[in-house]
Amino acid sequence: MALLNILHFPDPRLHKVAKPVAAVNARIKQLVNDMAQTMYDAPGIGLAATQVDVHERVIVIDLSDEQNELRVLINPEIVWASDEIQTYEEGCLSVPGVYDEVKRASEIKVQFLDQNGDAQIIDADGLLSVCIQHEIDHLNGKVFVERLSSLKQSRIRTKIAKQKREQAATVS
Ligand code: K1U
Ligand code: ZN
Repeated sequence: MALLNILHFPDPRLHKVAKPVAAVNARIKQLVNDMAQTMYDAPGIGLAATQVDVHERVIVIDLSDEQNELRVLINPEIVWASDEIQTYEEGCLSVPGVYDEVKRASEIKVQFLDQNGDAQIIDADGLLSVCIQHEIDHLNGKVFVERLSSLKQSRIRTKIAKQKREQAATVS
């Protein structure tokens, strides 16, 4: 297993739209293992392949405190979403230090392939629903900050540019 490099906003590679996985083969299983290790190490509760510069439709999620309930969603499709909306304060491993409230469907029904290539369908609500929608956004080239107002986005871009300047000054 390997730790993968996580891309940081505003890296343009975060805006690529990921392609469907054609076959759940040994290469995809290795990618899943590497993504899980990278998510646990970060630590985070989810990771999309886009964030590690692999533009294929693979997501890993683990909401457990013990990091022992890994969920793998390959080619996920939301086949139903509730009209009811929930608001959750989201974070993102590609935008460290930024947390803000995002509104999304409360409940979703998602179909996908698991790590064995078997078709699955699940109903998700609460944090699982938020996390799946956040990760599918990544596969579609969208970062959660792009769901915020343009004023908030502009403040976040300014904060990130300042952090980069400060980091550059400390290493030189
Ligand atoms: O996709 C990502 O960048 C991962 C992201 C998932 C997510 C979190 C919250 C709402 C929606 C999606 C994260 O994991 S951010 C880190 C985080 O939430 C966390 C880290 C350690 C312990 C508990 C949570
Ligand atoms: Zn994210």
